[in-house]
Amino acid sequence: MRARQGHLLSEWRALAAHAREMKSASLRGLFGSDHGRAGRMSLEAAGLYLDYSKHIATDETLRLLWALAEARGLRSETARMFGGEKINATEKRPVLHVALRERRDVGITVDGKDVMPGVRGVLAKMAAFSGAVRSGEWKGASGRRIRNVVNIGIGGSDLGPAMAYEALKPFSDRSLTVRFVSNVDGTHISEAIRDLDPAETLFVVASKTFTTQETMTNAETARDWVLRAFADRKAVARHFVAVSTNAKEVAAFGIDASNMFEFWDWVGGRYSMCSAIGLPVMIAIGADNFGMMLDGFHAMDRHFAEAPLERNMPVILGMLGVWYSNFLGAETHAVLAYDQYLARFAAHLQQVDMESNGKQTSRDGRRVKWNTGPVVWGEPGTNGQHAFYQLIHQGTRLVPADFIGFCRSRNPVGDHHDKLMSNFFAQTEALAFGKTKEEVVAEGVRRKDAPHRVFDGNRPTSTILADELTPFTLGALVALYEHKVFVQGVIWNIFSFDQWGVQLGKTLAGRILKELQSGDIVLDHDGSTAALLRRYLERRRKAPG
Ligand code: G6Q
Repeated sequence: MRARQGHLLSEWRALAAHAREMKSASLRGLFGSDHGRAGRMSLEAAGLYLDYSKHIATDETLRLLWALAEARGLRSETARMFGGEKINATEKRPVLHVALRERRDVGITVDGKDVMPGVRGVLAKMAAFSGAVRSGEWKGASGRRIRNVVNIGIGGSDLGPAMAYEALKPFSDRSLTVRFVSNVDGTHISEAIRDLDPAETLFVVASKTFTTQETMTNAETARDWVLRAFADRKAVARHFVAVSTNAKEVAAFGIDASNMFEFWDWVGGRYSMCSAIGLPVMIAIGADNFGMMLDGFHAMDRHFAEAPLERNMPVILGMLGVWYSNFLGAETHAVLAYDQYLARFAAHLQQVDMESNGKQTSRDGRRVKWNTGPVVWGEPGTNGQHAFYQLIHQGTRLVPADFIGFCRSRNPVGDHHDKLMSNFFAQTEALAFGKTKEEVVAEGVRRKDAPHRVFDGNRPTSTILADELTPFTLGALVALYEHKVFVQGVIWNIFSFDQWGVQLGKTLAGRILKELQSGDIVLDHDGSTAALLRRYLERRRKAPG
């Protein structure tokens, strides 16, 4: 982390020195000597309660982290994002997902134009359309009502809405079947439509660019399927709507301009679930619930924009992540949600975080000399406990983890929820405080077997506890992580809102596809790739078995 003169920022150096002192700190010791710790290191915002006391951090650690955040200009960078400045510098665009959930009657100006009337207009159009689908007023080409909605999109045009649909299933109209197709593997679309009736199926083709290979291939296959049933191109207008920024390509596909839901280039794909990209979610849960999800996002946006750094949830999580990644050697970050409805939450966060902060070039174009975004991963609890938690408890790596849980279940059957939550609390306690050799021996284990059963503890966790998983809570939770990622991008001095690696992927395969289609390997491939291509071309023609 360098200041302008090329020297490490003094705040960075102070943290490095402090990290050396903290090597001997233990959570047992920190809690033992400070009974006010849990009360002090916790806060509530937008319906979420965060306990961050089980971190290898003292008041001094936090003071140094806030000083680094100040030195990196976090407050002014945040104001620049909310103000619509072009902080996505490599693409020369503002970053305004916060405008999509701005619930107050205020304007936000981009290039001299207020974007809010457009945002409200699209939300109103989405509400009218989803209402018509839900009520049966919107009919398919043969006059039957729509019973199935299939979203076709990938990356940011899939993961957010797919995650939110899963999360908010209890709020959805269960008479509608809602599916998400993303993979260009023909298996995905085939399995998604095999038991559906085209006369009752609506496809939402979601693509910011409307040129993404996977999405367009799946959309064309879906269109063929509908046209096989109707043999009339006019049917496309009743069975397809588009969510895009590219009106020209949408029209070329055959989708009526009035069935296109617009969004804007200042909405990044992975930050787009509050835009028209959320249409399948709104169809499933209705406009009112969708509005409550936006309220939750907005509540966390306001908290992030207004709370002081030391009482600011995204800042706290973001700066603790910096502490572990850059000063204590952590390489990964686990997100462990104790709620089956959040089964896709880690997958969505993975994109939000890793596509945003998986960067090696600093804002001034030089190679960074510090670690940037961690590997983000996770599965819902308690499943992970029977799989990978072993490594978190007793492995050689430091894996900071977020535990997300709820006081009330949407499915209060028997004592399931107390059992779920007893695991939730027990895990963070065990990770923090471990079990000493003496404790193991006192349980009757032979001294020579004891080392295998010792748990060092000192495994840091954040606990996020909310009352219930509702549209509002989900919005607040997603916004919390979006802003955490923003905080870290500012500290690491990288551009969080471009994704050149994704763009590379979009062009690479095209060259090889031509060879596979012609059966001729004409490009100058390395030996390994050429041999693999030859084998594929030769064997794909053979009948199985
Ligand atoms: C997200 C990325 C990427 C994008 C997909 C789909 O931030 O840009 O994941 O969302 O590649 O792109 P389209 O929406 O343009 O099809």
